[in-house]
Amino acid sequence: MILKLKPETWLAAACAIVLAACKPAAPENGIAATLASAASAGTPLYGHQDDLMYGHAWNANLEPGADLTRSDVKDVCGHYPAILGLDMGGIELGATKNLDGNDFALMRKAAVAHHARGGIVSLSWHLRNPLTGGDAWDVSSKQVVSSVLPGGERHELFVLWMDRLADWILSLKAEDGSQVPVLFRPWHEHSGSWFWWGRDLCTAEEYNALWQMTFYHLVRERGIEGMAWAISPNYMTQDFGQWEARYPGDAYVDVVGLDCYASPDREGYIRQMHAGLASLQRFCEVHGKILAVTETGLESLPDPRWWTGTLSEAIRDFPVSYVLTWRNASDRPTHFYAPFTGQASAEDFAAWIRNDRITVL
Ligand code: BMA
Repeated sequence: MILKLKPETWLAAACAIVLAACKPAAPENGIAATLASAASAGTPLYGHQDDLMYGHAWNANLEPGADLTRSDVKDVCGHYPAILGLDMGGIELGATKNLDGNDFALMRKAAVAHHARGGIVSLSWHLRNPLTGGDAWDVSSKQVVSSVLPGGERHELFVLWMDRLADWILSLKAEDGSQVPVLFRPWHEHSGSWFWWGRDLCTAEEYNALWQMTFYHLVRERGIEGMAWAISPNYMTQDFGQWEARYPGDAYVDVVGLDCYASPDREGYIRQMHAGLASLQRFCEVHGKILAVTETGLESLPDPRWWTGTLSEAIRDFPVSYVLTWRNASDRPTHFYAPFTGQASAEDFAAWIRNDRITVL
């Protein structure tokens, strides 16, 4: 039987099929739903990079049989962060440790334990430069992104790299055998030009194609379930809005977050956060996305009141779903972004968590 439908009906049906095929994991996605409700309730989740892996003066990677219960954040406020940030840099090479010395097998244990506690695992990826062999910061060539796209000279290599990443994510199994969902935050800080996928290193079309290819490979080809996807432009004093051309499309993104670090110039930081978050908030409203502060922090926290006195003011007026501060390196005494026992801002951090209804575990 041939159905007699008006052309516009066919068109609508065809569009519905295409849209259904491209639908992001978002609506039924547990991570996106958790983040969206935290944003609307005004109870942002706190995240800390590498929290369970090491801290200011300890390193689980160096302790045989480490039970992964230690956390600088827990030491100062009694709770684990709600988001555990981990970085996959190095997985693409098949390495056993990531670029910061974390053992991938131990990271797997940390991710599974954090999920079991009710937390969210967020993955960034400071991967190597597939064309030059350098690191993520090797910006000596503008051909890297095009080289990994279909037809490019490094495409096959890059498929292998994505497969190695997929293998690790797929190995995250909860006790009941179910897949541990992850928030994936690739190709970050792309409004700057310090990574090989940055603004001056590729065209907007290439960037968007890179993101879409990554999405299709991990979600469609490899079938990773429960992923939420976050895009993180870094704040630029000028032309910040230009990052919007480098947005792969609503079908591929759940969270739109700001990467913006503090300096001792308190007012300057608050101004940048307000400008960046206001701009991203508008974008999120138009596109139906979830706002976040995907990376921030004041290195070595010299201001004892930074949390209640600065960060609080920087994010308070925005529907931020989470705020993540960067890592507490165990081997670099001044490279830390969360307090630890005895650190000058430790009490203020605990007060911020309490007073601002910040979600921790
Ligand atoms: C940077 C620094 C580096 C680290 C990288 C990836 O900001 O912390 O030391 O290698 O993040 O984690």
